[in-house]
Amino acid sequence: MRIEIITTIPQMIEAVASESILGRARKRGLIEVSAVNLRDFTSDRHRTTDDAPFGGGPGMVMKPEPVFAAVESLVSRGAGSKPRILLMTPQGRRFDQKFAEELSGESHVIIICGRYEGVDERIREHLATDEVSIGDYVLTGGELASLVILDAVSRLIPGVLGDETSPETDSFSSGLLEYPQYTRPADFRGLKAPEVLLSGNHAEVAKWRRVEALKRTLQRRPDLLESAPLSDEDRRLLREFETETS
Ligand code: 6GU
Repeated sequence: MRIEIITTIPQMIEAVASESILGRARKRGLIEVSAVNLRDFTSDRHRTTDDAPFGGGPGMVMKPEPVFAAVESLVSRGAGSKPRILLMTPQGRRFDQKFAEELSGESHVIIICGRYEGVDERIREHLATDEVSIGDYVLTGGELASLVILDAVSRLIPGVLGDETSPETDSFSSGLLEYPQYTRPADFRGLKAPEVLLSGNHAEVAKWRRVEALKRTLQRRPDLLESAPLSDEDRRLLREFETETS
C-alpha cells in the first residue's frame, strides 16, 4: 500500500513514519510512505501555500493551485490506479476502526493536511474523495490527524505487526473493550494478579477474559454493546451484571 501525505511540514511526518513499527514496515516494503512537501508545487518566489479569505475575516486559507498540482502529480505517477484522496479537516467524517479497515484495503491513499483556518472550498468539492476528522476537538493542522490514520491503517496490513500479534483480537475489532492484562511478578507490593490467570486452565482463562471485557464495556462504553457481536451467554452475563450493580 502506498500512502502519500501532502503537507507544509514534511519533517513532522518523516519523524513518526521512520520509527518503531512503522519504520520497520517501511524498510520491509510492507508500506510505502512519502511525505510530500506542498511548497514544491508552488510557482511563486515565496512558495506561497495560503492567502487571505475572499470577503475578509481572520485567518488564512489554503490556496487551491499547489494542492491540485501536488495531487495531480501523485495521481499521474500512480499508473492508472484510482487513489482515495483524503482531506483532513475537523468538519469531516469521524475516523474509526471500521474506516481504518476500509482504507487498509486500498492500494493508494493520498492525504491532504488542511490547516485549521480552512482550505479553499474547491479542494473539498473537486479534489478530495473523503473529508476526515479524527474527533471532536480542534488541532492546529491536519498533520497529527494524518499520522493517526497512517498508524491505524498500517497496523492492519498483514505482516506489519509480526506474526504473533493479530489485530483481530483488538478492542473495537471484537466490538468490546479489552480485558485486563497482567505480567510478572504475580505479587507486586501485595497487589496480586488474578489466580485464574496463573492456573494454566485455558478454558477458565478465556471465560474470565470474556467476562471482564463485557463488564468493562458495560461500565465504560455501553454504546459499543449495541453493535458488538454477542452470544446468548454474553447477553445472560450482561443482564446478571446489570442486576448486580443496580
Ligand atoms: Cl483532521 N484537523 C484539524 N485541524 N483538527 C482536527 C482534525 C483534523 N480532526 C480532529 N480535529
